[in-house]
Amino acid sequence: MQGGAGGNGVVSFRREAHVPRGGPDGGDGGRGGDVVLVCDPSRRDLATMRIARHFKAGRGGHGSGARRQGARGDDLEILVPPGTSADGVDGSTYDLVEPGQRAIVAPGGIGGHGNKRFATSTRQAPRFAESGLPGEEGWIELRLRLLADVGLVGLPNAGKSSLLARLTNARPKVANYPFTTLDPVLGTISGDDRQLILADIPGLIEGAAAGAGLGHEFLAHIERCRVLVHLVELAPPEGSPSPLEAYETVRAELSAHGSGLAELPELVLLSKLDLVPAEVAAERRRGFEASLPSEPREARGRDEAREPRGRESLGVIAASSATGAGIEALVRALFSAVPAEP
Ligand SMILES: Nc1nc2c(ncn2[C@@H]2O[C@H](COP(=O)(O)OP(=O)(O)OP(=O)(O)O)[C@@H](O)[C@H]2O)c(=O)[nH]1
Ligand SMILES: [Mg+2]
Repeated sequence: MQGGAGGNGVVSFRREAHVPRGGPDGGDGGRGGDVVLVCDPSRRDLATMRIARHFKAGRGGHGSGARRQGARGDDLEILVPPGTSADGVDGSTYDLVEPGQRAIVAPGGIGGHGNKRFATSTRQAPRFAESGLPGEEGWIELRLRLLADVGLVGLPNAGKSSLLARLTNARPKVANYPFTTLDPVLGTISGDDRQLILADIPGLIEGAAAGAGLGHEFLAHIERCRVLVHLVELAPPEGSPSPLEAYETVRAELSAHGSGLAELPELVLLSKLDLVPAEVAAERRRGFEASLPSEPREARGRDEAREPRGRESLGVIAASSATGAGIEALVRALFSAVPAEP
């Protein structure tokens, strides 16, 4: 990123037929343009940034005679999706969330002064002017965090992508092996009067918060979600961790990641309901409810302050993405858990 250079000031003297010995009249250079990030809701990713990597704003015009100031350099606007955060060349961080929000990440240089500015009573004919300053220059780092209402978390193969496909118009890749999902995928559920955006992220394994597997950078994507749906396989394959162990592993990673992830309201979704007999599912569900730490939302008084550490439990639902059982209850729970106003 490079802000435009400021234009140079100029040395010039007034020359007019009826004005003998005209004084200095060199104008100032114009300011260089800024490199500006602009939040554009129609963008979804930072793909354009992968193609073009060097960005330079316009240079300021040079000053000219008759005290004319140089033109200001053109700003270079880069459109980025909501959820982008950037470190400017001076090291400050910007979060672009609201449509139309702007962040000057590389300011243009200021224009040089023309000789008119340097005239004093003892130096009436300065024969010098300043050059414009170069614009600020440097690399900036852009990061995109998805802006989703609901984040799907769970061990690899828990059925997150299948659920996203069942609930939304998204068609993520689904397969019977861990780490099928390599990049976060978004999908939208439409309700009567509003929509919810769901984010499916790659499966989390032990140590994910510290960088194991694919987890680390993806955990950052769900920091801004308002609710987490934590998928746990009702009947994990032979030799895999039990549902409760699986649950605790993912919880530990959410806590280790920090940034408030562990405090988000959480709905536990016991997945692949079709694979177990109904009695077994009901039994495991009860077991889960009993072992969850905090009381359900309804039990708490309206004005009661939220405990700073405890998370809010939105209960336990068993469902099948294959047959659709339990899916309606899940959708209802999600719409009631996510407040309509952002
Ligand atoms: N029978 C049954 N199988 C399911 C259900 N949901 C998911 N599966 C299967 O479980 C396997 C894993 O599903 P995915 O949706 O890819 O799991 P994931 O959690 O996205 O996995 P990663 O992306 O690897 O973390 C696939 O073979 C799915 O077909 C379900 O409700 N019932
Ligand atoms: Mg997946």
